[in-house]
This record gives sequence, C-alpha cells and structure tokens, in this order.
Amino acid sequence: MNKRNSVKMFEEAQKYIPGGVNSPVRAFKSVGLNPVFIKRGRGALIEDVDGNEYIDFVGSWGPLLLGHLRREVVAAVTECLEVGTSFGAPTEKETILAKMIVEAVPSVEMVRLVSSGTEATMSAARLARAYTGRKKIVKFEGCYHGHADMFLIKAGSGALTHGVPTSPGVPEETAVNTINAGFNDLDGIERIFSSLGEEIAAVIVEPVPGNMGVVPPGPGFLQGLRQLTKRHGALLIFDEVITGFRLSYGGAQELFGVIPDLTCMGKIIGGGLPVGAYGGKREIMSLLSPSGPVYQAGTLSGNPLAVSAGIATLKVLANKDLYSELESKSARLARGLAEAAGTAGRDVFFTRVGSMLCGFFTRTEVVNYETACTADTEKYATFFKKMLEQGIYLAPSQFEAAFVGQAHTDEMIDRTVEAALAAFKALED
Ligand code: HOZ
Repeated sequence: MNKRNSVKMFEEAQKYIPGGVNSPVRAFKSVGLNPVFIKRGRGALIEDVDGNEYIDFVGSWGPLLLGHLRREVVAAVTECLEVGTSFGAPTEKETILAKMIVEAVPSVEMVRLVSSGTEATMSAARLARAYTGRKKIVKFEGCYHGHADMFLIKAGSGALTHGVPTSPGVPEETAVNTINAGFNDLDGIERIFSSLGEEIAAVIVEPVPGNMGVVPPGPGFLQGLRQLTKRHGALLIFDEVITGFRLSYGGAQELFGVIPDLTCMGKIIGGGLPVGAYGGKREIMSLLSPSGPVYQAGTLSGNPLAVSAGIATLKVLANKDLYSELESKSARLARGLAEAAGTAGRDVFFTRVGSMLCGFFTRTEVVNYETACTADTEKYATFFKKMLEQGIYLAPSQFEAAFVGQAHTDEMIDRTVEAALAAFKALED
C-alpha cells in the first residue's frame, strides 16, 4: 500500500502542529504507524491522499451516522453558505434545531447550543453546581467527557490510549472535587454517596461508555444511578455526545428508559460540523444567563452552518425505520466478527450496543475500566494494521468504538468480516 503522500504530509504537519494532529486520537501512535491523511469521503467510504480507499468505521468519531456527503446535509449547508455563515445574532434555525432536540430527547425541556461536546459537559457541570450549591462531581473511570480539567482524571479516549488518563496541568485543587467511581459498580457509588452525599452536585456518565472501548451498562445500573442521585439531591447528567441520536432517536435515555436531569450532546446533532448542546429540566436550564445568573457564552454558538447540517440530519433520522436497519446491519457485523475470531481461534471479547461495537483482545469479560485495560493493545495494533492494509479503517486505538452508519451496505459489512478473518488468522500467538 502506497503511503508516500501521507508520510510527507505528516512530516510537514509535525513541524507546525504538536504531534502533527489537532486531536490526539487521530495519531496512529498507539498502533505504531503514521496516520493516513484523508482527501475525500462519500457515503461509508474515505480515500486517502495516496488514492487508497477504505470502508470507514470511524465516521469522524461518531457524527457521520448518515455517512459522508449525505445529499440533504450538503444541500442545507450549501444553501446556508449563500446567505451568511455567522452573525453573532439569533437566527430562526437555532430555534428549529432546539425544538427538534426538545421533541426527541425525553429529558430535555430546554437546550443551549454550544460548539463542542467539551463545552457542553463543562457547562452542564457548572450549571449542576450552581443549581445544587455543591462542589463535587462524580464521574466513572474510563469515561471521557471532553478535556475540561475536572474530567481529565482517569479519563478514557486519547488520554487512556496515550497512557496519560490523568493529565499533568490539572491543579490538585480541581482534582479534589472530582470523584472517580467504577462503572457498573452500584455498591461502590452507594459508598461514595454515604460518605459524601451532601457535597455531590452531580454524577456524570456516558450511559454507554464509548471511550474505553464500548462497555454496556449492566442491568439496573443506570436505573440505580437515577435512584441514588434523586435520593441524595444530586443531579444525574448523561453525556450523550456519542449515544445521542445514535442508539435511538431519543438517545440512550430513550433506549434504557432512564431520564437524567441534564443531557450533553454533540456529534450527530451537527451532522459533521462543530456543535454541542446541553439541555434538561426548564427549572435548571432557566438558571443560565441571560435568564439567570450562571454564565456561559460563545461567539460561534448555534452557528448557522452547523445548525443547518444538524437540522438536515435530524430530519432524515426522524424516519425511525432507519434505526432498525442500523440494528440489523450492526448485528450482522458483530456476528460475523465473532465467528471470524472463533474460526481463527482468537480470544476477543466483543461488545455491542446498537451501532457501537468493540472487540477487546482479552479473555476477560469487559465491564469497566479495569477489565477494559486487560486487553492486549499490541495485538489490537497488529489487527488494526492488517485491517488497514485490506481497506478497512478502524479507530487507531483499542479503547474506541467502531461505528456502523446508514451508508454501510451488507456487502461492505461482509467484506469487513472477510478481512477480519484474514487479520485474525495472521496474528501471532
Ligand atoms: N470521543 C472522541 C474520541 N473517543 C473524541 C474525538 C477526539 O478526541 O478527537
């Protein structure tokens, strides 16, 4: 496989951009390669700058549920480009998108649009602290809620991939107000509440963590969090930046029937353009400036381009048949991969919730951060490389999800399974 142009571009990028990438997860460092530079995408396919084509299971890390260059999204963005890209003043489209989110997501009565998932989570935490008058935030080891200081403690995603789950630069004074709990461990969190209950402003959780690989919540776990937080006067925040509009039109909260107080979103609601949002009960959201005293702002918040792409995407997703098609395609892929690993005699623990999948190179059942960390990352690196060589673009890290999208065809899924069989067979014991 020719990678000459990617190599050249990466060399140049490293001179001006730290590590040559603008977000660490894009580097192929943990799989021992240089990243491929992408030239274009269409549907579920991407092409690199050397003309190699790949079936894309990263989908820009989640936003592209409808694939690259989806017709309706391109049309909406093009139309917007012709009338103006940003005004720093309200536009009607912001209300249209906000209304669509309110109608879709069970917990959301009001929503504030921002520009990234990180902004959404850090603002939701501020709001929770203001509402409860308490300081401490409980999060789960291996969950990733963007890169605000308070969340970069035992975090997942690139932080875990690159071996620094707790980032230097986070002041101790900040860290003392973040409490880490074990995902899927209700007893542990009950203990935390019995000793610090009065001080906890909120529990924030990815209802289906997708940043330490994919880890399904065990039966009753999310329900238990809901009951505990209610009992102790703390808020429950769902970080649905990945799961929102992916696991169902109403997100993970609709799928699991658990309604948080606040919900953070991003990715899909921007249709591939930069966006974030947080929303929840009117009583809480009304505390936000200018209707209340809690400050949060942004020059490009709710910018017309991202909002247009988001509206176009949600309009397509509102056809709920799409979710059952996604489910059957994802099940086909999961089944095929498990059979391929079995045929090749490899120990891989597969997880899947809807169109989020992961294969952990371990015999251990993965239920939390600790068990996710039993995965053999070197084996994953070899597997990744062999898949890439066969034209399959997976996340360059064991601790990320593979995303199935609407543009993946059965033929592409079957081709991926065939490639995986060859890759599993080629792994050394
Ligand atoms: N949640 C994404 C990765 N797990 C974020 C993408 C990024 O950090 O660039």
